[in-house]
Amino acid sequence: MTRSVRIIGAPSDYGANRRGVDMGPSAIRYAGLADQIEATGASTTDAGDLAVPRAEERDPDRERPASGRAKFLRETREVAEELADEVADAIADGDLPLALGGDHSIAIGSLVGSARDAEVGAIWFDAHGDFNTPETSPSGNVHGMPLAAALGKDGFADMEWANATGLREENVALVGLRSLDADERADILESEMTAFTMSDIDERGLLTVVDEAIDIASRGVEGVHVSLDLDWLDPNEAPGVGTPVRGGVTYREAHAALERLADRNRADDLLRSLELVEVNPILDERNRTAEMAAELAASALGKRIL
Ligand code: 4U7
Ligand code: MN
Ligand code: MN
Ligand code: MN
Repeated sequence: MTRSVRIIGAPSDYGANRRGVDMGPSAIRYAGLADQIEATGASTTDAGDLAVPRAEERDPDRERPASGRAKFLRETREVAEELADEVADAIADGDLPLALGGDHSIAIGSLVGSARDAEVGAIWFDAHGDFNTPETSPSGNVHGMPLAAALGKDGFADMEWANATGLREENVALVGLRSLDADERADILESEMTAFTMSDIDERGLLTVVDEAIDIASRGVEGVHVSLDLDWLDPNEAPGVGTPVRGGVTYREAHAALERLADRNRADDLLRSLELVEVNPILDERNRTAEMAAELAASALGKRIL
């Protein structure tokens, strides 16, 4: 079980079109994150926020590589390298790193740090596949690319800073998909990753799918990185996200999934790192998406009623 959680803020919005997601770490802390985690019996420390350059001072077009579209790659790299070190340090000290985004491009850093000295798996709770490359991306936004980056796909193969060395496709499970781009969809089908759509959840039930995702991510590895994009939830439950998609999981389903993860973690000690991303306070209603994020973290870390 998790004894000690290290909160690391990564207030970056370089990977997304909608500004404001850089305020996510403050909003999630303000929602009572540390208290809720401590109520599970774990202790917390807060490493503060990474220093992230201000977006207003950077020019997106200047950062685009000739090969394709990936905006703010230089800034994304700065954040990823810092976060990777923080995550790896936390793990080396025996803590569970909990990264707060920021947009989902920060997952490059979490994955690289988590998989630095070990084989790891990943569970990706998201409406989206996040498997675009600079070549396939329709937007150029890196928050749609972190899995491709960490797995060293195509345009990312020669970017060592972005490749999570201990992560293999066969240990990656995506859960809750309902919006994929055409090329991204083909690439996911061709990959060794396992993708569970919302239809799979409808047909097979949420807990069956989550159990299978945990099996896939934890098979033969030292631990599992869990990445929670708040747009995994239905926008009725979590309106404060930049790329909402109807038809997501409900409040209860989301908690049930993370409670199952906590149960499996209690038995097998599989959780290695965790992240909460894409909370955008400007788009939120009275901080309820940030509150959801904090509550879900507590569920993942073993909050129990009885
Ligand atoms: B998120 C998108 F085109 N696929 O690549 C893209 F629809 O981290 C959206 O899951 C990506 O929120 C969403 O820009 C990234 C788009
Ligand atoms: Mn998403
Ligand atoms: Mn995402
Ligand atoms: Mn988004």
